[in-house]
Amino acid sequence: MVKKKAIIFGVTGQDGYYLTELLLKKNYIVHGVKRRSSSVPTNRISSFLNQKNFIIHYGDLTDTSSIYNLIKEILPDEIYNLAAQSHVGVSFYTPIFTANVNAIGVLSILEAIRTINRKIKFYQAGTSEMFGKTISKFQSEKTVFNPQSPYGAAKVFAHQITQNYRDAYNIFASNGILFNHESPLRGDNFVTKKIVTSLNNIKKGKQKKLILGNLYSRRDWGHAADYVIAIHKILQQKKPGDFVIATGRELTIKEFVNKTAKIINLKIKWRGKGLKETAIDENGHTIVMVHKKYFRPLEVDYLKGDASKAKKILKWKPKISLDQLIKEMVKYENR
Ligand code: NAP
Ligand code: G4F
Repeated sequence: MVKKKAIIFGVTGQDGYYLTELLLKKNYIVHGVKRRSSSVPTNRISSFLNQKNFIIHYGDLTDTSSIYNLIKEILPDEIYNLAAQSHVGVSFYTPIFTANVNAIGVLSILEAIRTINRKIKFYQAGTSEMFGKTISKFQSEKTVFNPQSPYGAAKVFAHQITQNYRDAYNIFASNGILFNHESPLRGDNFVTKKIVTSLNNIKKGKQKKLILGNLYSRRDWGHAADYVIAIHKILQQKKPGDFVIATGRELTIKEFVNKTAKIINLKIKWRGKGLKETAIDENGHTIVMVHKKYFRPLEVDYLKGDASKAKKILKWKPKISLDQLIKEMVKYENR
């Protein structure tokens, strides 16, 4: 049987690792795209580098010619675009770069598909950040977008241009609208990874304090390994479409701290309010503090997804609980 060929833009990231693992198990030939870096960008995916069905290429979403040339050379069956400047906070410091990668980069891929071969299937990594400030108790595919960051605004463009190319050129182009998903391979400066790493270090006496920003935003957290299963299913449907992928549960950052502390057996008590809010350990040492430098100019207060369309059409639901996820992240820290 002829093997399917997939291109993954953003292969060196968290989801890139889990999606590559899944597609290789499904017997795909995976072409991963990495960008040039002064340090080693392939740390997460080093175990795939010597596999015969995994081929790595240089490319960059801000370089339209590199995208066009790769697609023309590889002629894949499927393209998964996971590449992005994915940090919401950082997008306020690098808004133009963020828009070039997260919005125009997506258009460059779609244009290449339009001109090279309209039968190539395309997945765009959309996000719950597109909902932004919302009054909906659950956000679904029908909820209005109201992004609150350069990151969210660029992703809305990407989402809508993907729909436009689907409708105008009959391209199988689909959007995932994924809520927060984490794993041991999560980037160090996202809040879950920061909390798990820091509390684990504090427990072992290697670090004194965990310093956070807003403790009261609420997020719907799942596991990346579960979410890439949905991503793959989205491209295996008869028709293209848009799908919310979420757990339907939400917690504040403070509740995530409490859960993690409990799992690593660290007893904490909260005191104070606002920027003076702290958590102390059983010896009375302050181990969690709040600092204004981690607050964003705009915040998304509340995200909770309704993934019933995915459940019905993709037959997908998350399998890994939040407790299991945190335990796995802690175990990875102590490997
Ligand atoms: P991640 O770990 O930050 O990975 C992002 C990937 O994009 C990395 O491989 C990165 O390469 C690559 N990249 C960045 N700029 C690029 C450029 N100019 N050209 C080519 N590649 C570039 O993010 P993730 O958590 O795996 O998320 C994957 C995708 O899903 C992203 O688009 C993100 O916005 C979206 N998303 C994530 C979540 C979540 O909770 N994780 C939720 C919704 C949507 P380097 O390794 O060189 O930096
Ligand atoms: O972990 P975060 O940086 O993730 P955020 O902003 O929700 O974005 C992630 O999920 C999106 C899906 O909804 C993705 F599209 C996006 O690519 C990314 O993967 O922050 C979560 C919350 C925010 O409210 C933030 O203000 O945690 C709050 N927070 C509090 N202290 C902090 C910190 N965030 C970070 N990164 N670092 C802190 O010290």
